[in-house]
Amino acid sequence: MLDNQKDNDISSIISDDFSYEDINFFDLEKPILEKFLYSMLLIRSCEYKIAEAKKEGLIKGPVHLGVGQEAIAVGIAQNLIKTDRVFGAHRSHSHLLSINQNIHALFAEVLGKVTGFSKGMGGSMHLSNPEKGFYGSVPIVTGTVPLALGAGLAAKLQNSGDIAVAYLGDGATEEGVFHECLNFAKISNTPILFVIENNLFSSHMHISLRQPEETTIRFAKANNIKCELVNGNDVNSIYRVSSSCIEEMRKRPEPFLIEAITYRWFGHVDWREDIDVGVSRSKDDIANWKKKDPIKLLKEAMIHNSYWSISEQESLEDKIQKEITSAWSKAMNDPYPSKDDLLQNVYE
Ligand SMILES: Cc1ncc(C[n+]2csc(CCOP(=O)(O)OP(=O)(O)O)c2C)c(N)n1
Ligand SMILES: [Mg+2]
Repeated sequence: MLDNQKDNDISSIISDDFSYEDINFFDLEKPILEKFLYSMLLIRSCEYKIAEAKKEGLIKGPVHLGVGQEAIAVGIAQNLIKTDRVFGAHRSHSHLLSINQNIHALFAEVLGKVTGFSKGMGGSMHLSNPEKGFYGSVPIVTGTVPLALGAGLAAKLQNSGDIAVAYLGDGATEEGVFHECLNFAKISNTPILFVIENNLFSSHMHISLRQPEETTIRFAKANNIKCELVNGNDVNSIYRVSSSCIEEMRKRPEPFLIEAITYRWFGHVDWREDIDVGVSRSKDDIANWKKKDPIKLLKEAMIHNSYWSISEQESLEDKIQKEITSAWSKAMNDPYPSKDDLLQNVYE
């Protein structure tokens, strides 16, 4: 756990000049690093494809893109098993793709096709794939956190060793139910991992205009929940921190909170970088954060540390582009649900 002085100092976690030289490999070997890079690149390429299609008017519903934030879900997912119970929110493409790389099902979902993750009924903000451990995402901010808590408590009562994961944003910590969940998680020793993706914004509003500190980890401390503040743009660090806490949680059920500092490149919703809802943000900020791109950092660090060559990377990028093109054209050709399907998933 970090000491109090550093707790609200974002620059001590990810400084302005953070570079590939600061990436720690711990004892990670080439296959796992390749896996990280593949997953992050796949998620990003997928979201760029969705951005392009949204711009062209091919996607009807809103899309909340997490470009720039890929390292968090990828680092955490490496420690999860199929029977864990993961919950997302409105910006959850990465949360689902990090545990199931079926990009065709995501494309089909945002296009409203029957082959989508939620049979084309949900769109980008209602993703569901319980067979792989992804129990759902919804646009109601913080709405899934109490559901994750219930799923974690069930795992404890079933003595299964499984854990629940609740992904939420910095803005979601401003909802009262989050605090009730922290309290109950602690008092009931529920194995739930709260993952706060602190991208510094809630819609258009910077955290400094909304909270007394730029980090939110103090909420875990107030509830005696073990916690760690990490650089959300460093997949190796996220993997390492989550691996040790998840191992502990499986042995002895208890909650844990990870706050990952990151930044999203696009505006709150849809594909534009330079605008947000209402208030614009500085283009310099975006440029500075792009220098700390989690994918670029890992690529550069791997090359400089001779984990692999530029040509190996290029062939990985080619492979991903081919996967994107083929999954997209398959999804475009898939059918829409029929009218008879409309009430199939409605609870009465
Ligand atoms: C209960 C509720 N209040 C407000 C909204 C509108 N809203 C949608 S996303 C969002 C911002 C959430 O910010 P954060 O949790 O930091 O997630 P981020 O968008 O940064 O990923 C808001 C206020 C909502 N969907 N639900
Ligand atoms: Mg946010």
